[in-house]
Amino acid sequence: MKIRSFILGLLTVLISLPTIAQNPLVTHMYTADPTARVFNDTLYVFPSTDIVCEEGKGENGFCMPSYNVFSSTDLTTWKDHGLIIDQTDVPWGRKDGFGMWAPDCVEKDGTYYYYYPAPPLDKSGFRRVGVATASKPEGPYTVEKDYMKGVNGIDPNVLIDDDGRAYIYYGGGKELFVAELNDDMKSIKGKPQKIEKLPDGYKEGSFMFKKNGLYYFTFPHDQSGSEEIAYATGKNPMGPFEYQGMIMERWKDGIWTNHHSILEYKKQWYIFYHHHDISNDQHLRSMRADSLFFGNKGQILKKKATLRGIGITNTNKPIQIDRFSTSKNLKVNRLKDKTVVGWQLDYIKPNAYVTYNSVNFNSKNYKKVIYRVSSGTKGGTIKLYLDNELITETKVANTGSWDTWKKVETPINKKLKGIKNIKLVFEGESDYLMNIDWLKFE
Ligand code: FUB
Repeated sequence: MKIRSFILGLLTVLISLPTIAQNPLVTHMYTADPTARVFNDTLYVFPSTDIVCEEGKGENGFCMPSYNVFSSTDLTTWKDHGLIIDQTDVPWGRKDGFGMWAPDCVEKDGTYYYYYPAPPLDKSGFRRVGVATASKPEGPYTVEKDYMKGVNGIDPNVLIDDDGRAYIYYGGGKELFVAELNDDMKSIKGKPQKIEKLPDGYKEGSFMFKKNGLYYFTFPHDQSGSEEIAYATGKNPMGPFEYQGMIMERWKDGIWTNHHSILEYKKQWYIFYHHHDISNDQHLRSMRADSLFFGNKGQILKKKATLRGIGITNTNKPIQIDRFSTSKNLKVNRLKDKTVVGWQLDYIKPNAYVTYNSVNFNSKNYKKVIYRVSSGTKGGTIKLYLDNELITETKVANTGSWDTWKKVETPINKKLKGIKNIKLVFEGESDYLMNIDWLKFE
């Protein structure tokens, strides 16, 4: 591994304290194209990495030099295991290609097979697909000396079927392809087949999963200006598939891509995907996750992306209420006054509300609730409800300006216990009442 990858790896380890997840899942680096997998009862996420492009580097505005891997068992704290493959580690890849796009990882007979696209040195395609193997999901990975013959494209995804046969799906030139893998998991049988009967429009990033004997072939699809997540189903891993429609709406706020994976963990289905939360730049993306549900005919129910994300939030840290489950009459914007990534609730009008689901009140004694607030008007009142029961009312006065933050607190006189949904309701007379950064129970 070259010095750059070593330093990157070291930096990642140094900053890899577990992060608290709402959406986006991590904020210490840019992560895109998340493929989530369950190995040994732990949920691993294998995303790609976006970095700021230097002049003349990368392609299509993306600079993607390497891969990290993340894991969680509570879907709330995410451990960054650090760098697993850098472009300089790939013998057949361009060392300055910055084109390490969407990867995947599967396990077979105790070996973890990591599939990744990279721009080849021999210029035999836009991307070729490499394989790396490890005995643990977090590596260390050994990269194969050459790319997979016959696979010419991006976004590899692998399904191992119940009968042990494995299939690789990938994109190339707007179309999607499938090929069966040989037992070595590193080469394909015969020629890849184009997936037929999908609707027109650019398609990439396919992700196949199987549920109750049905094959769900899911893919980002640009029909009208940016990518929605869509799906088709079939009875055979190589098709034919019948188009079923959209899972997640396209972004309409300046990001063209979305890229997802779908899996079940501890009896709940999830969709992992990306957005440009931290950067507001479509080439610097952040991975997210939300719960996913199926209808009684096996159809995937449409998913609205949330800021709340997944997992149960504990009360030992401030609760980022700006990552809400639902809201009315307020906005969310980047915080202006801080050194770490964060957001605030602002433009809060009278009778606005915000809900934040699944908070675990697991301490013995809660004495107060604290809010970090600012207000440039007369302020207002925050009514705190837990599962619809009114717990406290907190008066917020003018703090000096919208950018002057103060902590206000109110005693709690009730016993709080168990997992509850928070609702804050805002009352007052001004057009805009206050901004809130976070709240905390102590
Ligand atoms: O991340 C680079 C490319 O953008 C991926 O390979 C596509 O799926 C899209 O997310």
